[in-house]
Amino acid sequence: MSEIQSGAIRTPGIDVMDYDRSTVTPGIVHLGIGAFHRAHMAAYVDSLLARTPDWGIVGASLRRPDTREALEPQDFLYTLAVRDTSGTKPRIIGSILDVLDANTQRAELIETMASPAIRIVSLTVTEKGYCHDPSTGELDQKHPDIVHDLAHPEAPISAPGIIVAALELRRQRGLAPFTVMSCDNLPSNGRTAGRIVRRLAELMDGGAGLAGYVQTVSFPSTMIDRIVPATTDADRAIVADITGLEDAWPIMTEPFTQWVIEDDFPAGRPPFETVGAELVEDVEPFELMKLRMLNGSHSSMAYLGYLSGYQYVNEAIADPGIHQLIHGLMTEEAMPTLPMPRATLEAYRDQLLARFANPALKHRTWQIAMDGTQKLPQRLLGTIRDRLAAAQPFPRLALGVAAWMRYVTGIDEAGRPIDVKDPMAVRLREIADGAGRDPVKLANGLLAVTEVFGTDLPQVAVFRDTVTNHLKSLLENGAREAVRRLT
Ligand code: CS2
Repeated sequence: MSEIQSGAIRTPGIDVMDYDRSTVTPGIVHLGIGAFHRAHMAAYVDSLLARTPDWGIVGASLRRPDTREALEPQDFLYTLAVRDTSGTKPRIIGSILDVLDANTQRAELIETMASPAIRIVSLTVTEKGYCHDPSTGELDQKHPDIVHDLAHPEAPISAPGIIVAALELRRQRGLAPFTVMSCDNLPSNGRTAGRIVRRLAELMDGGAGLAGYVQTVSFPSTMIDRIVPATTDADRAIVADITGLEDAWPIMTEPFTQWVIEDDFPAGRPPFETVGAELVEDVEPFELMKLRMLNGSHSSMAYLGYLSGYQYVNEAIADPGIHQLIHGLMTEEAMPTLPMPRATLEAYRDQLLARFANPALKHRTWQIAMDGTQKLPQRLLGTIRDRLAAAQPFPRLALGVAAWMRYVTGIDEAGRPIDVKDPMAVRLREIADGAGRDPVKLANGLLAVTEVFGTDLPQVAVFRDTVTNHLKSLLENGAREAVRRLT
């Protein structure tokens, strides 16, 4: 990889950056430098560095050193491979200048964030990285990482803690704050990030004005969309074969990409609109559409698909029952809750169904099934609340919720263990074990998890009953049959 510098090598068929990398300087620090960022924002930034070289990215991993370890020997260059039935198109991305491992390079990370050149701190730390209560969106002050950061504000481990520490340094140095741009799949992600960071700053304020300073930070919301399966060794081999280059961590993605950004960057921003992003005043309608249609379908397919024995999303959506269910979930249940014009929503739905069917993307149902406690509220339960308020039925959404309940029992339909990944996995497992295979006990136990269901939904009889009946059907008949009966 490292032989590809500043476009010096041009290999036919490989798209290589059109700028001299030695002239690029950092303007963005990105927290959570996973596959998603590298397929999405890093690619947009890569497209504009020829014109605005002062917006390079310094990435940071908050949990594991593996991204730094993989990318450092190749100068942080990597291949982004766009795949569909027409083939695989490789592109070398050079916008990431460095990756810091927050565990071992914490001081360097915070110092970089506090440097005057950094005007944006962006995040893809996943839902759980916000250390919040998913049902209320408020900072969870009992979260172990927050407890840690409150005790050690100068050596934080959480994303909000790291942001507050860097803002405190900027305040002490008399610098203007950076803009914080959340790129995670949360409702009103900017507002949510702002609420959490401001609250933490209040709790940490020693009287010198930190909380007031953080009040002046802007937190634009964004809607980000690109499907990015986790990279496998088979993907590494495909990329090596096509490019002739050894890449320790290529990223595979789909052709589709979308980015809608609320235009609120007092410290300045790159001209994102020149490389395909949409800058708007209000992102919320776009976010809601994406969370309820794309992600709501994804999570429903993940649980039902996994239980039905489908390893990949494209296999699940090829099942006529699941296809009909997802089509109905979007058309009958999600779309009426959304403020966009009907024709826009129908076109979006049809495009989603085609994207889910992309056979070149090996997107595992298990990957999407992860962290359900953090995802269900904005993907399925918000839509259900709106359906309830309009006195409308929600049978397909409820089946998605019930499939999550069935999934977190940790045992699949053939009696094999399921590797349930969730920050609340232990608690979920205890509830499931206590309930045995009794659908009423299981549903009651899980509905009592207020971080997911809040205190309102479990009180609504029609919600409880619909979910419990589906769970009974899933336990008695299996997922394929439960889907068939509904559709
Ligand atoms: C997926 C998302 O893993 C998941 O939970 O639903 O990552 C999804 O692929 C992206 O939001 C697509 O933009």
